[in-house]
Amino acid sequence: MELNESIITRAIIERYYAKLLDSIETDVAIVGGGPAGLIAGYLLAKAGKKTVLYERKLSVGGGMWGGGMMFNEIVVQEEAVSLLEELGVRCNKYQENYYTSDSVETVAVLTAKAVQAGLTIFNCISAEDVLMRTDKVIGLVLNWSPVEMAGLHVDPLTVRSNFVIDATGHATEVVKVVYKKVPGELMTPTGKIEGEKSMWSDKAERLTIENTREVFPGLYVAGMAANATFGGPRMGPIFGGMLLSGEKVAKDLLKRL
Ligand code: 48F
Repeated sequence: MELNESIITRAIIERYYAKLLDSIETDVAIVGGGPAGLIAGYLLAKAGKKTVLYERKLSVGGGMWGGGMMFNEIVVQEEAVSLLEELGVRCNKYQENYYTSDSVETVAVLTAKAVQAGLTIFNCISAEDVLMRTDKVIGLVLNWSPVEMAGLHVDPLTVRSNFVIDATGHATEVVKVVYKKVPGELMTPTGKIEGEKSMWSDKAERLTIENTREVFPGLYVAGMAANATFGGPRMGPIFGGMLLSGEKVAKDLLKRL
């Protein structure tokens, strides 16, 4: 049968818009498709919660692709290995408590499993703001990343969600926009964004998990954004804390949804 370009176009548009329409009201909206956001999305979707993840770039995976300084292997400590193995990512023991996995395999498997569990991922969409009702974050204000990159004057669209997760990594973008609206009112020790500290892998990995929590009603932080918000150090190319942080935020939200 001869292929018809009009049908190809129609199929893409109709299928995409069905996903978009289905994402206007959700249980959880995740900003950022790095390790923390992907694991959170996988576990929430697997538990049957309507979860959507928005990623600015064309590809999800965040900082995983480049391993350390573009050496595309990531290091994971013992406590997070079972999470990766449950998904089917192969982890190789390097020495006691240190495992490695191929970063390309890790991103690919994690993403595939998350989507197949029911997570909807929109790439090339950026969260530029939040939807707020005085004392609570209730959704996201979104725009196409190319619009953002070109600096075009195009108004955004808005989606509502019971909870939002800032999994934007070092940038902590969602917390920053909230902070601008309600300076001093974050649930941090000073009410402000505490800021990321210099590298200290061991301390950072432990704190990432502790710092994974609600930072303003309706808004959680996970992954590197958790340490940047609550003043923890950065950790470098070890990813167990990111994965366990994604797991923690999913578990916390499942208790509340
Ligand atoms: O940076 P990223 O991988 O965040 P993470 O899950 O993991 C951090 C580690 O990669 C590494 C580290 C641990 O060793 O320190 O840095 O905390 O992924 C964050 C993703 O969020 C996207 C960004 O493109 C990246 O893929 N992102 C950032 N801001 C926005 C966004 C935004 N406003 N809207 C949509 N996506």
